[in-house]
Amino acid sequence: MTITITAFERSPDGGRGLARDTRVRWALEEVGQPYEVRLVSFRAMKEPAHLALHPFGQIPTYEEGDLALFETGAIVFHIAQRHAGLLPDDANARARAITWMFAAVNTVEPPILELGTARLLEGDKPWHDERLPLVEDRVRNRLKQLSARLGNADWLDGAFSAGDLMMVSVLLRLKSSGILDEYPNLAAYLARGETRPTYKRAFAAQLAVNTGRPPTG
Ligand code: GTB
Repeated sequence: MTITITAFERSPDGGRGLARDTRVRWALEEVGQPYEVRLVSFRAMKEPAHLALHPFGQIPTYEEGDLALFETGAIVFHIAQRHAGLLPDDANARARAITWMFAAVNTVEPPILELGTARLLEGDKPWHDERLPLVEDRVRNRLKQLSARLGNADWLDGAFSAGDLMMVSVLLRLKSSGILDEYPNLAAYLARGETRPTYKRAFAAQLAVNTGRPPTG
């Protein structure tokens, strides 16, 4: 059955891979499933046809036969459940990998998003300079805890899993901030994720959309 996802017709990041279709593309690459992409404009995202797929008028969505999903956590979980390669067979290890998926989107991503909002949208507010260090500290606190748990391991719990895919995807948002470099094991963890051929293919595919040039390599 054909898998179709939606992505920005033109991502505001110009193809840096920060829009959330990249994590879904990556999951599909990891499990070797081909997929099609329907590009949507910001206007189309708020129209009834797209709202029927995504109640909040966002990307990405996932369609497969008569199944339609939204929320990247749920989409990646669905892909990982349906296809081998992203979740361990052992029941306890599988439950732990799923826990890391939730930790990525519920515990680590929120302060990172808050930092993005503070930097990009609140620069002109009179309280910006006072608030920014507080928001940065919340991010540092989570990174410190994550760094302590990762230690010298390559991945969060044994072999690479959907938990790592989600966590690396969340950390990618910090790449240009420099904060991650304060935690060398997390910077190396991110780099390990980015060097996976599956990630590279996902990144190249979204970049091609945003540059209008076909993916190379
Ligand atoms: N919780 C949802 C999920 O995980 O699926 C969040 C989905 C979401 O935030 N989608 C964003 C969107 O559709 C795109 S990814 N926004 C349009 C809207 O809400 O109207 C977030 C995003 C957007 C742009 C950049 N960027 O340019 O750097 C990075 C990330």
